[in-house]
This record gives sequence, structure tokens and C-alpha cells, in this order.
Amino acid sequence: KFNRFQDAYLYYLKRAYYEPQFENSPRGNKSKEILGISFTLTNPIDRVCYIAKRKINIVFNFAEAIWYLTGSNSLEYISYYAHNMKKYSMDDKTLTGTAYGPKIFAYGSDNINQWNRIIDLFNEDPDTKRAFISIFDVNEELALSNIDVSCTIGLHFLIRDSNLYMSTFMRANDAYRGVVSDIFSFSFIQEFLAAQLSLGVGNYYHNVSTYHVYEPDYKRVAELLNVEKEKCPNYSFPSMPRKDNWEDLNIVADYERQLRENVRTVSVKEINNLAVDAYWKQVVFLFAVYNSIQYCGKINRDYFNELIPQYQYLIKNRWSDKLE
Ligand code: 5HM
Repeated sequence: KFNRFQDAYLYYLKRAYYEPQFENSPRGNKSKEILGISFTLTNPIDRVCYIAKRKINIVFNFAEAIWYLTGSNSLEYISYYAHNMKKYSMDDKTLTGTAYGPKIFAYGSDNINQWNRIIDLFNEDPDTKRAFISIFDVNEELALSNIDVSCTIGLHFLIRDSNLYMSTFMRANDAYRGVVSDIFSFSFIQEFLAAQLSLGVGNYYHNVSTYHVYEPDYKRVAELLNVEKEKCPNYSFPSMPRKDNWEDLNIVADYERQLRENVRTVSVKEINNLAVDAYWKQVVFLFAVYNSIQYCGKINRDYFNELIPQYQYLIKNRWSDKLE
């Protein structure tokens, strides 16, 4: 049981790396693994790792969560934030297994909207044990020729004592890279749904069949685990407004696209005047900062200065060379 993600991350990364149960090479990728891990996060909102050495990409984290929530499967969209996503695409245009959005909002040939389905169910029976969103699809090709099979089996939601609890089930999870973005996105989805249902955020339970570290990361993992935790800044993470955030999200998603495609300049004033909550303006400012990195090669200070200290820290930590 952990309060924040960062502590669970280090604890299980250490176990997978220093006390692996097996060392093997699935699909030729040498790795160390532990089987059957489960951990609880009592504060799933505290979803990032602030350790300087890890240099997480907070912009990608928000982009991926929004990519899921908007039901996108576009490679162009997500690879703008993480070029290596290209290696999961079969057709250089879309992602299949990794694009969880279409699974959540338009599952299978019947395009089942699982999000709305569980909301209807909660209205009928708030105590229900059936609010499960399937991600892994039995129709996914498991043969090695398919390079993109869902790692996530599904997401389970429970309302208990006016809080929304969530359990994630994964067949496989990368303990150094994948888990950082997966927990960000899944706990974001939990908070987003809780807010839509006017509930608090309950515990988040992460359940993984094989939890592993890949050989190309061994050196980086060893270095990260050597870092003294005390050196890490003690930031909390902001909470989403407790309301139906869909309108805000759609506006943010529209700005995300414009900034990604660089169709025009978006001023600080324009972002500050958007009809969205301050929480979401911060997300747009993150996309604006990223736009300046991508298209100008350096961070635009006007956007950067608008960010809350946590985000400034994460941006500076990742792109110190782009801040003049
Ligand atoms: O051979 P396999 O299909 O399991 O390779 C995919 C690997 O990508 C997983 O084992 C896991 O290490 C990583 N992964 C992850 O950690 C992939 C996805 C995409 O679905 C994810 N988390 N969300």
C-alpha cells in the first residue's frame, strides 16, 4: 500500500531489477521480470514521479490521457509527443492494441460505448460489481506478426462510500517506462470519471501479470535506484475540478490539435480567457510550451511563466537545454 505513485514505482522497479523471478527474452527482448504484482495507491491523484533523474514527460502524459478520452487511434497525434510510439504501429497511421480510447468508447464491431454503459449501470445500481471496461479484445491477433497487442486487459470501477475506486488489470507492464504513463493515464481516467459522477477519488489498484525491466534500460534503472529519495522535491499534484469536465476537455483537445499542427499562434491572453477551469488552462499551457519546443527549438518563456511550480519543475527537468 502506497500513498503516491512515486513510492510504488521505486519499490517494484527495485524488486524487478534486483530480485527478478525470471530472466528471459519474450519476442527477443531480454528482460528481468516478476510475476503477479498488485499494489494500492491511496492517493491516485499524486500520479507523477518527481525524481530529477527520471525526467518524465508530463506533456506526453496529459496528451496520452486526452488521446484516450477523445477515443483517438491516430499515430500522428500521439507520436508527436513520443516518437517511439511509431514502433507499435502496423500501418504507420494508427495504433490498434495501444489505442485504448476506441476500446473504451467504441468497442468492437458493434462500437459499444463502454464508458456510457457503466455510467448507466451505476445509475441503476451504485453498488454494482459489473462496471468493467474491457480493453483487451479476443479478436486481437496474438501471433508475433502483430506488433501491437493490448497490454491492458481492462479497467474495473467500484463506487464505495461515495468514492470511485479503480482496479486495472494488465497482462504485461514495463516497470521502468510503461508504468509511468499507464498509471498517469489510468488514474486520470479514474479522476475524470469520479468528477463526472460527483464522487471523490478512492483507491487505485494496479494488478499486473508480468512486471518487467528491459535490458537496454538496465543501466538507467540502476542509476535511478541509486538516487537518494530525500533529494526529490516534495510537490503534490493538482486535482481536477469536481464536475462534468467533458466541455473543458473538448476545448483543451481542440487547442491541443491546433498547437500540435501549429496552425496559428495562440497567445497567453487567449489561453487565460478560455472558458475552461484553471486546471485545464494549465494543460493548454503545457501543450503551448511543447509547441514552442517542437517548432522553435526553445521554450517560450511567456507560456512557461504561466505554469504552476510543479509543471515548471517537470518541464525544466526534462528540457533544461531548451530554457534560455
Ligand atoms: O510482447 P508484448 O506484446 O507484451 O510487448 C509489449 C510490451 O510493451 C509489454 O510487455 C510492456 O512491456 C509494454 N507496454 C506497457 O508497459 C505496452 C503498452 C501498450 O499497450 C502499455 N504498457 N500500455
